[in-house]
Amino acid sequence: SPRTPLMVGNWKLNLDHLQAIDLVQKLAWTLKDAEHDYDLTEVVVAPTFTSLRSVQTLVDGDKLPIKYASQDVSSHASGAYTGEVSAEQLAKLGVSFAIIGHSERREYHNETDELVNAKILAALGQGITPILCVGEPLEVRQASEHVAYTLAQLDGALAGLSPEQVGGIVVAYEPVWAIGTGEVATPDDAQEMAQAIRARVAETVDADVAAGLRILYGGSVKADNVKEIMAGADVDGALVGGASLKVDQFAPIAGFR
Ligand code: G2H
Repeated sequence: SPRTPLMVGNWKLNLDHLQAIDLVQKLAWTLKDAEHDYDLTEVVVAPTFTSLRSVQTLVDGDKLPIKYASQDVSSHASGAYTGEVSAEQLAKLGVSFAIIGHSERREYHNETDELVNAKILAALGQGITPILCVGEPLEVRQASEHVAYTLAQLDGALAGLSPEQVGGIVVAYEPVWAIGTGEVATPDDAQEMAQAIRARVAETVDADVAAGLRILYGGSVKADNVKEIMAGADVDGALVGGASLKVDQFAPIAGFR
């Protein structure tokens, strides 16, 4: 595949900045011992906003090849938006990726496709790669509407983007019923949706952009199931929650070839 695999640890609301430094350090050491080639598999961690500055200092100081992401970004550039963090502020901290539209934000913070679209544009405008999350809840899956539902989210998120802009994003398919539940989509489920996402981008955006688009799977990925998930021809990596908090889980996932 022409696409470099990408493993992203989404720490969610866990770890303070000291624990964040500790985990990044341990991860870097473990991957170094394993002679991990970061050019072959890109490794990204997504701490809370309060840890990003500490992670930056560590990564820069020790010249670590690990990249870091924010878990969200404001759609606004600046102004009277209490509690928000802008893409420009994140870019200045060396943040290279931003998770956008995670199902937890859609559910608990009422994020719409329109807002997700605006956040993608804000991130791209500052050279930050959006990791756009899409995926269906259980009742949609049970009604066999999961492909249409997920592709509608994709269309909404990508509305108005140029092919070049779409070429600058990563898509993560996260079926909501598989998040933090221990319930993993089958490798066929993951592949089916990754393929559908790629086909949709080929159809609505551009064939070359679609061929280069990195599509991740997320939802209860662990060291012992990453291999079967990654077997899907259109699955280019994983967005890992719970298992990314433990080095003995995330290092093998990051190091998976
Ligand atoms: C899905 C995933 C990471 P977990 O949300 O984004 O979390 O691996 O804990 O299911």
